[in-house]
Order: sequence, then structure tokens, then C-alpha cells
Amino acid sequence: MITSALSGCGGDDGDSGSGGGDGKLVLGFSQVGAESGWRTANTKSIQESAASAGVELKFSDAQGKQENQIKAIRNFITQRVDVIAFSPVVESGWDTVLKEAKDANIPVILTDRAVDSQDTSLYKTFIGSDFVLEGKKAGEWLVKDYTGKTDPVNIVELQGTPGAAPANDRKAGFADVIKADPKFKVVASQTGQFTRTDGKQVMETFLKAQPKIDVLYAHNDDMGLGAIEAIEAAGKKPGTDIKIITVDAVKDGMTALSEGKINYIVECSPLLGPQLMDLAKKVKAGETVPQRVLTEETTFTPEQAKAVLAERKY
Ligand code: GYE
Repeated sequence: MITSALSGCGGDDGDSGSGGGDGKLVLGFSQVGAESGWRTANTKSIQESAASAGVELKFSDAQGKQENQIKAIRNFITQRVDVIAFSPVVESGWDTVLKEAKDANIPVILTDRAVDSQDTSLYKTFIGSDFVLEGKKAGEWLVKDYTGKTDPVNIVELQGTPGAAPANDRKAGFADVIKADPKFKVVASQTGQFTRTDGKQVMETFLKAQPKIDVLYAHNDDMGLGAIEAIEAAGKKPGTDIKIITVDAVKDGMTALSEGKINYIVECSPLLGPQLMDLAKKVKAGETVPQRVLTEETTFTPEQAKAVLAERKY
């Protein structure tokens, strides 16, 4: 646990952190929070893979606040960890603290979410999903499902955390695909903060304000699951009266999908831990790593969800 402020302890390479003293790589990780099932699975993956890779993990939960993440990163710099990794809650506003890490010679790895910094030398690599592609997959399912129909399709959208890469990109990818056909109309779009509680509450207001809702597109399963409660409370049948598309494919989402309450889920894998440990070791060893590491993902229909539900780990 004790890290020396200066390099010079046995065998240290002298410029990228002092290590744990016992040769273990010390990784400082700043997590977004615990807003969703996805996040819980992501935290577990990182903690478990650190343990099995022999990495000393300094884990910090930002409770959804950028200022807490910035503080955590500054603490990691002061402690001279070997590598800093974080999942940026929002895209903007990271340049200053990333420069501080760079000046201190501590490599940074972005996991899960992107930053909008122009200077890509501020981080070594970015591991995570292509959120625009996820939004497109959601839109493509919808277009296919309504093939041959001409009536207007009224869509409500539950967005993720404002300013977060997955919220921006999932919205953009979806919009890009459905704009080709004017029958698709997003009649309301609001944030549900990636949480079940907000998803439910915002869906309640949508149901009161909108005379006709055909489709709900939720940027994650949790908001979709909250919305299902609101839809059922309003006496409607989720998946039938209102079609539902979500992103993530966590176990609760997959259960609702297999029951027909959700119609389609675009997968986003939270299991980034093993690759993160691997990249952290390479970065620490001074090896070159790819600037972008993409996660492999699929999509699920209700039938496909039924087939894999039993062995779904998260
Ligand atoms: O989809 C959502 C979570 O950044 C990909 O954050 C992640 C998103 C995920 O809260 O459920």
C-alpha cells in the first residue's frame, strides 16, 4: 500500500510511478458510480480481474460527479500510482487534469467512455464500445420492424446522463438511422440519468403528456425497466402496446426481454476488466498499445434472450 514519493527504490524504472514496493503494478481507477446494473457488473469485473492479474487496485467511486473524479485522479498522481484508469462521467472538461497526469509521467487509460480532448497524447488508449454503432443497431431494428407500414410512429426517448458519451452517441446513432423515413418521430426525449428511478418517473410524465406513444427507446436497460413499471401502472402492456428497445443486456434486461416486455436489446459489454489489466501492464512496461480497443458486442431478440438467460452472469 505504501508508495514512495520519489523513484529510486529497488529496480524502479524511475519515471512511471514507484509501484507497490512488492513489484505489483498499482492501478488507480476512478469509477463513475453505481447508477445501473451495467455499472455494478463493470466494477465487479475490474475488481476481480485486478485480483487475478496480481494488480493492486486503488478503487474510487465518484458517485456520478466529475469533480469527484478529478479529485480522485489528482490523488492518484500524488500517490504516484503506476497507471491511472477512469470511466469519464461526461465527455468534456478533462484537459487540465489529464495534462497533470502526463506531466507527472503517469499513463492514463480511458475505459468505457470517451473524452472530447483534442490532444490524444493525453491518454494511452481507450477501451470500450462504439456507442454510435449501438444507437444505429437500435434504429435499424425499428426500421425493419416497421417495414411496409406508413402510419406515423411516435417514439419517446430516455437519454442517459447529460453530456456522457453513451448518451450523446446512442442518441446520434439512432437519429441518424431513423431520419431516412419521416414516419418516425421522436415526440419526446429527456434524460433518465441511466437509473431505474428516473426512467420510471420520466416515463410517467411522457405517458401523461403524449396522447400516443408507439415506441420507447431507452439508452440503457435500467431506464427501460423503470419505464416498464410506469407503463404497467398506466394500464398498458409493455412490449405490446408500446414497443421497447434498450441497450446493455444485463440480466434483468434480458429477463424482461425473454418475457416479451422488451422487444430488442443492443448489447454493451461491461466486462472490461481482463483487457484493462492487460493494457495497464503493457503501458507500464512501455509497450505500444492500440489507441482504441473496441469491445465485441451483439444484439438480442426475445428468443435469443431465452436461449442465453440461464448462463448470463450479470
Ligand atoms: O450503458 C449504462 C451505464 O457507460 C456504457 O453507463 C456505460 C453506460 C451503460 O450506466 O447502463
